[in-house]
Amino acid sequence: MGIFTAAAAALRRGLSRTAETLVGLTAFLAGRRIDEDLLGEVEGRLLSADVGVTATRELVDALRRDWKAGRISTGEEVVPFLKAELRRRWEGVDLSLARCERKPTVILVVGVNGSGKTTSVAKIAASLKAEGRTVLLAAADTFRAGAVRQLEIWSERLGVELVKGVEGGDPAAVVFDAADAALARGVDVLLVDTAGRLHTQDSLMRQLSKLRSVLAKKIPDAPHETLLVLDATAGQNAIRQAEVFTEAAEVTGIFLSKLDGTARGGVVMAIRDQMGLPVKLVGVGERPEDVEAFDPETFVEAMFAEND
Ligand SMILES: Nc1nc2c(ncn2[C@@H]2O[C@H](COP(=O)(O)OP(=O)(O)O)[C@@H](O)[C@H]2O)c(=O)[nH]1
Ligand SMILES: [Mg+2]
Repeated sequence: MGIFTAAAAALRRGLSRTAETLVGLTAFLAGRRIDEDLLGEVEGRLLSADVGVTATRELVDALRRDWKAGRISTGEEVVPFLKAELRRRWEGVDLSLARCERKPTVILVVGVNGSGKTTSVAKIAASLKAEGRTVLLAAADTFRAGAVRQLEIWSERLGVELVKGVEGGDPAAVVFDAADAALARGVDVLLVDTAGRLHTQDSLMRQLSKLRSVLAKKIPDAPHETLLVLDATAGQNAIRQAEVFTEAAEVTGIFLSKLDGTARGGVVMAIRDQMGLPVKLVGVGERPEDVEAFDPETFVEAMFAEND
């Protein structure tokens, strides 16, 4: 798959609270026959895990159909059925990050304030570096006080180079310089951190499209990946953010942050269904190593896993 390897343990840790909602389901289902009451309970649990109204309805309808057709009848069959249905939803979806075949590969990171952009940039940089790739960071959030310094601290800690401008300066100028530097130094990946809030939504979106066009002028087809960082704890609010950003920036994938802090991991499903956007990476903590490639198989297992 992508340029990261999935580690089941960390994802399970991240999803442990979602799993609590659905683990209870396994116990509830044991020894029961399927009936409308049981389907209602399944529906409630899926909804509280934030799987989303649409996906939940489809899953429960599929269950009911197979039950009425006599294909399933016992509670024990329900979880395997749900897992198979959930996995099926990712068939044919490309979850890989833009491969680093061209030099430099440009990854633009966008999202609202506090969603975890800067931390996620650090995580991606750390993973790439661990794979032996060279990375350059562009501190294009010149809007928020302290934002440049925050990324600079990461760059020092991770031993990754940074291009910055002045606080309050033009982020397009930072990106312009960073693209030049990335080309001159021949780095593998240029990672661009951006502002999450400007005076108006309009000016934020205008700025993002300006950054995109500066990048595209310097580097063919850049940005090669535009990751929208969504805070998993925001639940359905995350969906609304995704709608706003996909209108302005050509988002190619989601970095779902803070999955460690929520019982709402099911939102991965809702994003997939409602936005048609794949979650490519998940954040499961505040450290640079707390990142995982999103793997549907692991995710679905983790949703229902017993906690140890
Ligand atoms: N628990 C947890 N905290 C996170 C994660 N990602 C980011 N954070 C925290 O969320 C806060 C905002 O992150 P930051 O990267 O500054 O967000 P930005 O404003 O979008 O750049 C910080 O306190 C981060 O440490 C994550 O995956 N898990
Ligand atoms: Mg930031």
